[in-house]
Amino acid sequence: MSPRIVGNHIGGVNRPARSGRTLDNVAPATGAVVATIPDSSAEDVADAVAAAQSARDVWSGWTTAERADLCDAVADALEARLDELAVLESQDTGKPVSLARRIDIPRSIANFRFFAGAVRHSQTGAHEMADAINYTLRRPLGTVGLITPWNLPLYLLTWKTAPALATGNTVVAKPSEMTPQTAAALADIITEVGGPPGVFNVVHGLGPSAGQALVEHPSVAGISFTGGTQTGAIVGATASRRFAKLSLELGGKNATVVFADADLDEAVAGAARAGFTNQGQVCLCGSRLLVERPIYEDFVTKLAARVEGMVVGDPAGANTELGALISHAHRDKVEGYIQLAQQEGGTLLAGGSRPSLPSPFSGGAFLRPTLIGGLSPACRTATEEIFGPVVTVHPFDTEEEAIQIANGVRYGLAASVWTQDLKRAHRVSTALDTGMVWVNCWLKRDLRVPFGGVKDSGVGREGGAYSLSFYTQDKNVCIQL
Ligand code: TXE
Repeated sequence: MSPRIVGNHIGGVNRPARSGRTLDNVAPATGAVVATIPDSSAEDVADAVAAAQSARDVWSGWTTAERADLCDAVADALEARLDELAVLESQDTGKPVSLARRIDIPRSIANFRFFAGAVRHSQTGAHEMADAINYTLRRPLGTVGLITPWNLPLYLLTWKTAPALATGNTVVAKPSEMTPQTAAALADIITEVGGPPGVFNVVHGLGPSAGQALVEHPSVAGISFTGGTQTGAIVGATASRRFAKLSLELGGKNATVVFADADLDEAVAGAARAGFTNQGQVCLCGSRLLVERPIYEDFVTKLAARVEGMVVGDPAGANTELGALISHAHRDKVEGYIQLAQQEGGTLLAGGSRPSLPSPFSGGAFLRPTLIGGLSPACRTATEEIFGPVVTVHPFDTEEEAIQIANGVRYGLAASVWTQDLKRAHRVSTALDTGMVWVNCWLKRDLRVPFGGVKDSGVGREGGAYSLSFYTQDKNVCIQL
């Protein structure tokens, strides 16, 4: 099959980069080129921003209810194409189709429905004085730039797009160059269901060229970025220089903390899910597993058996639990960490090698889920973000020690705590230096709650009212009575 040709979506029309240059989009499960995308430059970004700027008046002229209705229509259209979108997402990322059907696409639909409802019900304040009244107007920022990574492509793009559009902004999105297809589909859908031309634009291409140009563009009033911490530092510095509003959701090295009083089977299942969902490529994945010493051996034996039993392979397989990693280069990086772990004194408890798979997956970027013990919690393997199916496991003796290990990294995105002691759950949750804590669960999502991290995991919060606040600016009007 010849590769699909994906265009930039600018002013409601799909078109190539001005230079005509393209990039190959490779399916990591097979190595096949499935699409080509525009290799956009600053010129293409400028075109997209100009289209977004010229759509601002039209879009902010729609009533809130009209914009909410459009978001609902986008959700309906995504739902009608759920199967097709799940296949595209799997093709681009290598993830199991079943995962995309169960999580990525349904949550993308939910994002549009949720923010349609959120703006319908949003309120602003009034502050009375003896002789005056203040009221708050909430206005869109204008044109916002949304930069998204490859691990949850449509899920994260809709998480930003839905509130941005619902609050009246126009958008220029720059999806990851490795996962362009569902962003292109979203652009077509928004236009098909009646989004005015220029309200939602997509520019494909590389980070340092297309992404950087978007962050630098003086007419882009806000940037919401999800990606690696190193890139986030560049994006943050660039956007701050021109005082753009900024939200950064960056990396994690999240701890799963299991106390001896936890329900063992539930904790094993939870730790396995936290460690290896999406091949371990979720910023929220629990890649450091801390287990209280009395249950350590038992826990590790059970978990290793579960991990060894995970089905790796054909992303379309009904029983597949892990598909391919995002790319061969990324697998090399992850394998480099498995080697490093062994140099640092670690022992492989499960996985550690590539699975042997039949054609067409024999050349895919697959890796068996890997569990490593025997490492110091302070070593590089246990403190640097690997972003792959690799979990290190460490025993601890006291609650204080668990908290100290959990907090001993530069990241602070999320943690999960497994215990049946309610007081301990409260104490530990409070003491953990993270933006989010799950107790006896992992990745349970309510779209109203604040989402984001501390330390090197990012700046700002999105979700519910936090997103509405990020994508708007409040203006106070004071009237003398
Ligand atoms: O992400 P990048 P990459 C982590 C993970 C991974 C590492 C690198 O550890 O191994 O980051 O992954 C765009 N200006 N996470 O290289 O580079 C880029 O094109 C503007 C964690 O894929 O951060 C893409 O659209 N944009 C993470 C987006 O930024 C730039 C998810 C993210 O790419 C840019 C993914 C620039 N100068 C990786 N450079 C999470 N938190 O979920 C790149 N981009």
